[in-house]
Amino acid sequence: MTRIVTVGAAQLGPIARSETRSQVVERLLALMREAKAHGCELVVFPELALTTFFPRWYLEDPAELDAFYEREMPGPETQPLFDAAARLGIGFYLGYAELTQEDGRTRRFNTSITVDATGRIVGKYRKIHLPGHAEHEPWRAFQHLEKRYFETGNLGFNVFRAFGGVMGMAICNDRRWSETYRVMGLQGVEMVLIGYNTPVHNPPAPEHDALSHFHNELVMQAGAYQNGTWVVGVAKAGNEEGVMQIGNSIIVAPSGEIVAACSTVGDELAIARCDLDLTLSYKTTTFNFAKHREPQAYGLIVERKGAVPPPG
Ligand code: CDV
Repeated sequence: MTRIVTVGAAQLGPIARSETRSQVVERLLALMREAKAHGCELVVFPELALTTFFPRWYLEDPAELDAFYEREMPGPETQPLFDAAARLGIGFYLGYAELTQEDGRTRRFNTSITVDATGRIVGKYRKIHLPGHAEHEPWRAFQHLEKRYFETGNLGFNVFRAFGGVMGMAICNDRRWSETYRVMGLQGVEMVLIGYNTPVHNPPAPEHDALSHFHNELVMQAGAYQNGTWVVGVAKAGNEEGVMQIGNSIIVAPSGEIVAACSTVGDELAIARCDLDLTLSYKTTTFNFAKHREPQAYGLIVERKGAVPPPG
């Protein structure tokens, strides 16, 4: 059996702080057109794909900060993406900063949506694993203030049906956590879409810098294999406002193998024909959760080893 979804990992090069939404949307539209010309049914854009990665700055002026968020989706500047999706018949995943009124207050999330080939939003996710810090830390070469500028996502790791399969989403740092994939794996996910902005330099642990590509591939390959799912990971890459971010956008098969990859740190498309039925080979054998997972035994094993004293 084959259920093919042709997917484009639509990597972006840097977005300058001075770039307008309309200028960025033009870049996204060019990638969508290129993807369509190569037979793609879905393109995946990075995290915070409409602006520069603003959490690198400690911004004291609320108006300056709020300018990076979308108040509606689609809005006037993003509507052309939805129109192009419907006109071309191609879906997309898009990461953006969301400002919304919920529960009677202003809330900010690091959000992604998936739009289908008719231009309709079919999935929404708000980033759960927010890295970095909440206060200004002047010792850093650059800030990572996601814990200041966003709340923890409140939509869970839910899956949804689209593109003939079971789809899921995550955002950047989520990809390093096994729970991300497993929570969706337990719901039968067949393709996980992930956008990211990953600086090469990790200020609290510079000894990790040389391993940034290795860790990027390690987590997505493991997540794919251990849950029998496709994973599409897409970067905003290159030297953005003086901070070098990794590219290394990849499409990973349920076998854990990388089947397509970007080779630059600019706007670039990597394409793979993804057979969703390839997931079955893993989901019905090695990772048949119903047959082989033993959650009721996991606690007992820790107890037997004496690592945790029994209660009481
Ligand atoms: N945008 C991110 O979530 N970036 C983190 C960095 C800070 C480590 C990441 O996991 O790539």
